[in-house]
Amino acid sequence: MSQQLDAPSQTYVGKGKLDEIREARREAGFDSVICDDELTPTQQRNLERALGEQVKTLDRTALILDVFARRARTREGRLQVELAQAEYLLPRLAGQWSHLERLGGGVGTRGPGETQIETDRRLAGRRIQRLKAELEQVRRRRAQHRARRRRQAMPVVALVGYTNAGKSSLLNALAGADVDARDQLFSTLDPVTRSVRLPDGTAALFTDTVGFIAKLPTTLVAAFRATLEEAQDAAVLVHVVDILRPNAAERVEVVEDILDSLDLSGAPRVLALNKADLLAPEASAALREAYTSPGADGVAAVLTSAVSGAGLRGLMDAVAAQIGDNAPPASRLAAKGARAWR
Ligand SMILES: Nc1nc2c(ncn2[C@@H]2O[C@H](COP(=O)(O)OP(=O)(O)OP(=O)(O)O)[C@@H](O)[C@H]2O)c(=O)[nH]1
Ligand SMILES: [Mg+2]
Repeated sequence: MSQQLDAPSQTYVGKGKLDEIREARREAGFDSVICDDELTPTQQRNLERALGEQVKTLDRTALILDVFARRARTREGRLQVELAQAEYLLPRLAGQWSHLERLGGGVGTRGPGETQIETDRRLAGRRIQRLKAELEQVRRRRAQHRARRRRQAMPVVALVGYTNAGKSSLLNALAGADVDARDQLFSTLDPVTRSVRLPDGTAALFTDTVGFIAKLPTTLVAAFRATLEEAQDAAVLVHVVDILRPNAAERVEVVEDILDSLDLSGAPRVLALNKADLLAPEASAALREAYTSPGADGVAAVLTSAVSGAGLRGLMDAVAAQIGDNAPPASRLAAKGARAWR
């Protein structure tokens, strides 16, 4: 269901729409409602009240956090998701307790209930501090890695883009990496870095990143900052676009905005218009025209396919051209150990 409102109401949707949702429940008998925005704690509480206890009310952020929690594999990934979840829950703790009070489950009087809320808040606050401290350690270790890399003078190329665009698939195709690439959102939470030799003989480090999504929860952006710092050092950002999406251009904007908010918008950009193998020939020509015309900020755009390998050589050439003379000479030496790009 959708509704156009100037400003969301205290129940997120308007009164009439709320009745419609209740009506729909009588007909279809659903047991969850997911709102495509982040709800304020008050909105969530009011909506839960209005729809009754049998209906589980989730917002976009809770859903995304759920998916992230399921995907996190490494310690760092799990820490980051845990932190984001804890920060999301903190202002919502009061709501949870009032929920229990309504159930009448032993929390009879107001006094003890409130004390419990305060205790919970304090514990949650402490947990957040602990998670932040642990992440800080991880971050420091990463910084050391990066410093070592800088001494090796290998330029970093970061693959960024909307989730499911094909970043990991491209890394696999380019570097012979063995990264999990699947048709699902947020496959990659724990980025991998591989060295690749560019067509001009220099070596570069290609790094995969977490996929972006529209209306990305701010708690998640904050939590994943450490991971995305890899991209901060990038000499070039390869912005991977799933060109089959009708709203591809919109998603490009979303990604650029997030890069901006992460202070990552400075590095030169190469657009990889990916999944071109499934594109009709006329569509390819039109796209190449649209993305490489002089109006397009002079950003290099290459049609690629991680599946067929088409356009990968062009992508490497474009990356090499961007690194160009800025590539430190030592990277030629380091190229010896790097996997040659065929
Ligand atoms: N046909 C086609 N499918 C592709 C191509 N590149 C990737 N895919 C498919 O698209 C899906 C997503 O690919 P991933 O490489 O996991 O995408 P990602 O950008 O790493 O996604 P996240 O890690 O979830 O952000 C997978 O099912 C891939 O097989 C391509 O060039 N052509
Ligand atoms: Mg991935």
